[in-house]
Amino acid sequence: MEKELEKLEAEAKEFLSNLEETSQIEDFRVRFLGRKGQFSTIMRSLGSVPAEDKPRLGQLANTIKAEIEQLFEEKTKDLQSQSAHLGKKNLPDLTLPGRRPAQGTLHPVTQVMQETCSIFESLGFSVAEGPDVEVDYYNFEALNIPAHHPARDMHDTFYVSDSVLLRTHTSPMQARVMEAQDPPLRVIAPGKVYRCDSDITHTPMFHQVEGVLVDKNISFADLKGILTVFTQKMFEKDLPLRFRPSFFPFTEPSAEVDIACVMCNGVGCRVCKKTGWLEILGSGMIDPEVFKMVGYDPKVYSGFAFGLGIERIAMLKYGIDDIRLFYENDQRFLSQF
Ligand code: 2NM
Repeated sequence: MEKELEKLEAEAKEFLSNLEETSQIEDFRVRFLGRKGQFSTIMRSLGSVPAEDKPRLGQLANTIKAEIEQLFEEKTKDLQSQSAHLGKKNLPDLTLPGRRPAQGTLHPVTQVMQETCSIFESLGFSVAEGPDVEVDYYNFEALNIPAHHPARDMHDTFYVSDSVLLRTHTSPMQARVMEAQDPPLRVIAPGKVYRCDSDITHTPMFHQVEGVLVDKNISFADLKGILTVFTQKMFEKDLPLRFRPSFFPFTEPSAEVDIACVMCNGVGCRVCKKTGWLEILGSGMIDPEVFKMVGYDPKVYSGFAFGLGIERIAMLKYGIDDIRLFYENDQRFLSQF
């Protein structure tokens, strides 16, 4: 009996140390610890040993059984945590839905830029693009802004050298086109412009579209007509416009154009500073001095020009109150457009 118990103990330990898969756990339990297992069989045979040996053998059997049960429990835990770990590592959950890659969209500035260009193209304008790095002559001189002119201060220019700079507007392209081409012409110049300025309404780089139209007998009425069609198409309604006298070195007379506030419909609110109007672009009749500079005869030809900031139009169109949102690349902002 004693020998049998020792043999059983050794056998059980050997079996446990070879246990490698969770599926073998139940085999072990049935074979050693179950109701018909080997321990139960030995316990039953205790009935036929001599009475004086019973307490000692009974105690020995119980001790061994308790020890094996404890080893079995530990092994079971080991194997289960090991297999949970392996499951995580090696077996993907095939029932999970797939992850869709985020769909990209055009940047709101790009969208408004494209829309602006296509409105003017529908009105007969062609598109001219030129260099971001310009020479002083086209950025200032040809546009009637000579050296030491006070208007140069307004432009907060980034200089590359004494005579080379980052363009502060896209008008230099207009001067280049007029110099190369005789009237009649209708051209817009879209692109990036640079000014050393940064706050909630200014970034050091922003986007402009400037346009010129030159022909015989062009009047301020033509300017009003084109810009009225543009704003109404851009803001998708019959917005009232206001032309307010202003000054630009390259136009005379000059006007800033306001639209009725898109937030309050002209009633007066925080966005329009209680005026009911929002400034959206600058414009005017091209100054005879500019015509002389590009070789046009101001007695034969007249024309108008305008310039608008794309970010400003996008902010008004979509109700965005901080220009810097356009340049932070935050998906939560960009995915709304
Ligand atoms: C503006 C306002 C008024 C303008 C003038 C010219 C050019 F080349 F014809 F002289 N291009 N753009 C112009 C006129 C730009 O921006 C606020």
